[in-house]
Amino acid sequence: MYWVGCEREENLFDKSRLDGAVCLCFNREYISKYELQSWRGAMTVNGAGAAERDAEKVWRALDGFRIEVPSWGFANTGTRFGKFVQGGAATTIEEKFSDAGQVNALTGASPTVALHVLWDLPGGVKDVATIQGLEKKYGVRSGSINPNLFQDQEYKYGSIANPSAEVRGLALAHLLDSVEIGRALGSKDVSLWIADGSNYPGTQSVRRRIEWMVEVLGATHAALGPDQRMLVEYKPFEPAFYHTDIADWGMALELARRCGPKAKVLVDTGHHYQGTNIEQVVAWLLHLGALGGFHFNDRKYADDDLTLGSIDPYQVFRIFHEIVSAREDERAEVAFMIDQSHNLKGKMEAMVQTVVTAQELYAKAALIDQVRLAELQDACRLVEAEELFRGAFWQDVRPIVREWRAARGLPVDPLKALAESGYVAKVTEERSSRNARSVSSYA
Ligand code: RM4
Ligand code: MN
Ligand code: MN
Repeated sequence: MYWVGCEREENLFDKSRLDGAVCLCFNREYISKYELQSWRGAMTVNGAGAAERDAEKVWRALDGFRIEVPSWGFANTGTRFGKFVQGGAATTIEEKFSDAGQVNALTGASPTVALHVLWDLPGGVKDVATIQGLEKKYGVRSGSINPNLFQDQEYKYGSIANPSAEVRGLALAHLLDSVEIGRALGSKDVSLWIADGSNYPGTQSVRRRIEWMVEVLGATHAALGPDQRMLVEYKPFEPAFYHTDIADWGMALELARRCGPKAKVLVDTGHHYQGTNIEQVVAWLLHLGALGGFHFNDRKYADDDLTLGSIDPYQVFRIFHEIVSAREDERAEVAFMIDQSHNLKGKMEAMVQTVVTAQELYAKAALIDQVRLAELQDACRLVEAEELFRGAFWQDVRPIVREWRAARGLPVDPLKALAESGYVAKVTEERSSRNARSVSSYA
């Protein structure tokens, strides 16, 4: 196959004049003159057609790719030793919506913002009208609703697994409020991170706590509306350091199953032991129809909240491969969310960088020729299978992604566009005096 060189645009779409070259992967609406121009250079030798097949795959993948940003990723947060206050950090829910709206305007891929109930709707359901006003004003909608069951003094010994029926009742009330908020906002997911656990062997009954959790989570599930889901997140350590009540995907899955069909498992990439094969967990959850979504972040040691792909981009690629190769209906059930708060990097820059990285890694995964890969796997042609797989990872998709952005009316380089917009400088000016008053030490 070779590219015969088309001087006139209409020739590109006339197969008979192309002398056997395969180059007609796109329909006319899908490509603009601009892209044709730049692909031409890449398609003049043997292998012609591959470039536009790749471009088509990437465009399709990016058109369908959305990743939610967390409201808490725009605010000042820190480590357990303290926080470094950023002048431009969001100090109000309105500022969080403004920042999220900016990220979406630059990337076109993050139209929803995850909310943490006590941080963002301290008045509960009463705050829904305010949030709806902000959605309209800033052009981003509310995404997953995250209850806060980890910060109040009552929860010192746990929330839904607390030995006290009274405290479990408080936790349930907060969960039911969260369901109500989600319903009122028309958001699909109530996303539960249960921080419960214990610090010393013998101090709590793991088994009784399971029963308590089943009871509270079951009651929460029963309150979900027809379009709502409940996501169960797991984490093997922190803040509890001996046992965590929902420590891994097996426990999360069992709890979700005991609750009912609207409960699914949420995989936070930072919530595993070192060496866990996360993509295998993902494959299993997809297979079982139980994967509800992701919290993306990267890590080197623990739940580090580092920028997606900054430590191990190949792992993100491997996870995305499982998603891309899943059935359409399975993929539709998977919500992508970012769960990162940046202590040192600029919050806006880090968030834009994360969305862009996610798009690029997703695009790479979309390049894999699934049919060919299956053939090679079945024939146990190991090196060829591996080369096909990692070949997609090594391919530089950035030129195609840039073309996709241009065609969608988005800035070709979102990070550069952010810098040029002056947005960070402007909000820093507006917010720095409020941020200066923010507490940076726990003592
Ligand atoms: C936790 C966990 C949760 C998030 C909180 C703020 O580490 O990942 O998803 O709600 O942080
Ligand atoms: Mn998380
Ligand atoms: Mn986390």
